[in-house]
Amino acid sequence: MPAPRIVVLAGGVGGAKFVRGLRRHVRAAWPDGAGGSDADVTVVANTGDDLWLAGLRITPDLDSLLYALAGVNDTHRGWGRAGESERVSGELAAYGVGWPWFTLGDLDLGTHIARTALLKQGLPLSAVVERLSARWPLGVRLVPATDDEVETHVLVEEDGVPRDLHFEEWWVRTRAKVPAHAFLQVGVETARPAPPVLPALAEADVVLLAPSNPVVSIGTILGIPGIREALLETAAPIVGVSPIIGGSAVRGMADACLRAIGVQTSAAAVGGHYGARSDGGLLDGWLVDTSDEASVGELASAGVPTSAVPLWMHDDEASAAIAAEALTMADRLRARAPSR
Ligand code: FO1
Repeated sequence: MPAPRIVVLAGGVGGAKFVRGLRRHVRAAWPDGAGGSDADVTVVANTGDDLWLAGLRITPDLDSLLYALAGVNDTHRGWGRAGESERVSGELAAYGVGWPWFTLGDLDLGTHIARTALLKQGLPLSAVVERLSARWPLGVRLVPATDDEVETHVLVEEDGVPRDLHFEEWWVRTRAKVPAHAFLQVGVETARPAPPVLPALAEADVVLLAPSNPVVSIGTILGIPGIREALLETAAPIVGVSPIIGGSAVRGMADACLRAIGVQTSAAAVGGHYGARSDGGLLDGWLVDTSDEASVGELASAGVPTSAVPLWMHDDEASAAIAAEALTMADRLRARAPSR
C-alpha cells in the first residue's frame, strides 16, 4: 500500500503515547530516507480541557501531545515538561492568582505565554499550534478539533449544592472523586471544526480513534458540529483502540466519566458506545486487549469486527505494535468493503 494519509482523534496522555507509537510505526513502514515517513499523519486533538488561568490560555491535551511528540514531556507525572521548576507558580500562589492545586511550571508557562501572545495577535488556535510545533520536528501535524473556545464543564453536587465545575477543577482538585452528573461542552453550538479537520477526514485513507477517554476526549471531539458527520461520510475505514483493558480504566478516571453517561467500564461497552459503522455508529473495527478476548464474539455480532491484541502501551515499541495492528485491520476492512 502506498504511504497512507492517517487521521487520529486523540486526547492527552493516552493519545500522546499512541501517536508516538504510530509515528514510530509509519517511520519504519514508509521511511522517507531522512528519518521521517512518507505517511501523512494528522492528529485532531481534544480542546475541551482548555481554560483561561492567570490570564493565560492553557491547552492541556494539545500540550501533552506537543511535549510527548517533541520528547520533552515529563514521563513520570504524565503531563507538563521534563526538568520542570516551579518558581513562578510559587509567586502566583503567594498572590492568590490562578489555582494553587493546578501547577503551572516555569517551562510550561513559557508555552502558555507564547500561545497567549500569538492568540492576542489574532492568530486562530490552529495557527498557534502550528507556530509552537515548528520548534520541534514532530513528524505529524497537530490540529485542535476547533479554533473556538469550547470548554468541558462537569455538573456535580458538592456538599449537597449543585455546581458546574470546569473539567480541570473536577479532574485535578477533586480527582474526579465527586460524582459527575453530566458533562457540558460550553459554547459547542456555535463551534466549527478547525480548518484542516474536515479536509483531512475527507481525504484520509485511515481514521484512528486513539485509546483516549471516550467521553471527555474522543467524545468532546465528536461533539464539535460537523466532525461526527465527516466521520460517517469519509471513505476511510475507522478503527478504534480500546482505552479500557480488562474492565479497568487504564489511565485517568475514564470509569468516572463513563459512569456519568451510563456506559459500563469495559472494552465491549465502549465499543458499543462508539457503535458499528454498519449501524450508524463510528467503528469499522475495534481493538481490545488480549485480556478482553471474550468480548470479541459479542462485538462482532453487534456489527463491530474486533481483534484482541496486547494494548498496554508500556513503551514506544508496544505502542507502535498497536498502531500497526490498527492499520492492518483497516487494510483488511478496506479489502472486504472496497468502498471504504
Ligand atoms: N494535572 C494534575 O494532576 N495536577 C496539576 O497540577 C496539573 C497541572 C497542569 C497544568 C497544565 C497542563 O496543561 C496540564 C496540567 N495537568 C495537571 C494535567 C491535566 O489535568 C491533564 O493533562 C488533562 O487535562 C487530563 O488528561
